[in-house]
Amino acid sequence: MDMKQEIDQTHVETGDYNASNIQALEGLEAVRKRPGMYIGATDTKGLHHLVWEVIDNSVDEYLAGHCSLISLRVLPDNTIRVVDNGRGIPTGMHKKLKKSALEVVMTVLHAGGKFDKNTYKVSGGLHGVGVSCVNALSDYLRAEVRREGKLWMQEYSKGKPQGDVKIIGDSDETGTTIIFHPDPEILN
Ligand code: 0RA
Repeated sequence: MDMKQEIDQTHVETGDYNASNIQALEGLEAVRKRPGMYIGATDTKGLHHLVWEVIDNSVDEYLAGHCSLISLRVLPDNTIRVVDNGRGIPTGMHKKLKKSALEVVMTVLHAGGKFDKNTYKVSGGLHGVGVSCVNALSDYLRAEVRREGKLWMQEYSKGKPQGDVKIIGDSDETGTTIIFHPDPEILN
């Protein structure tokens, strides 16, 4: 199946699409087609790259002075959970893309990097390919954001949202939790 057909198939499945949506899907499909180009390897080293990619975002939040705690836990079956108590990935509407900023960060290639440069990056540290690559290469990913008194979440499979960003509770705290399971079709 060539790329054009694949995109059309996606349209049939989701029924809602526009130019920005197509761009996002193309981006993440590219990551799944050539994972080595984005994370260097698909073995244990590649898995470690994914873990660092997620932690890097929390470290950036720490370097910006907004985070005092980062935890990494390896759960059964190499499911990875990274928790920080930073400000939380913004969840408000992204004006141009007309969807939650959280969804944009998670599903648009390099969107995270743009946020870094414009709003919160202080370090001159290593810069990765972004959490959207981790999302693309995970058969399951769950993002939770504690922010503005609420707990928000969205789940994905292979980079595709499984529903809208939802409020699932209240929270007095702020922070971001990313739980992901590397896709065994790609990572081995
Ligand atoms: C952009 C803006 C703001 C927070 C973040 C990014 C952010 C991203 C990640 C990824 C993992 N943990 C994170 N923590 C924060 C906040 C902008 C604001 O509140 O004014």
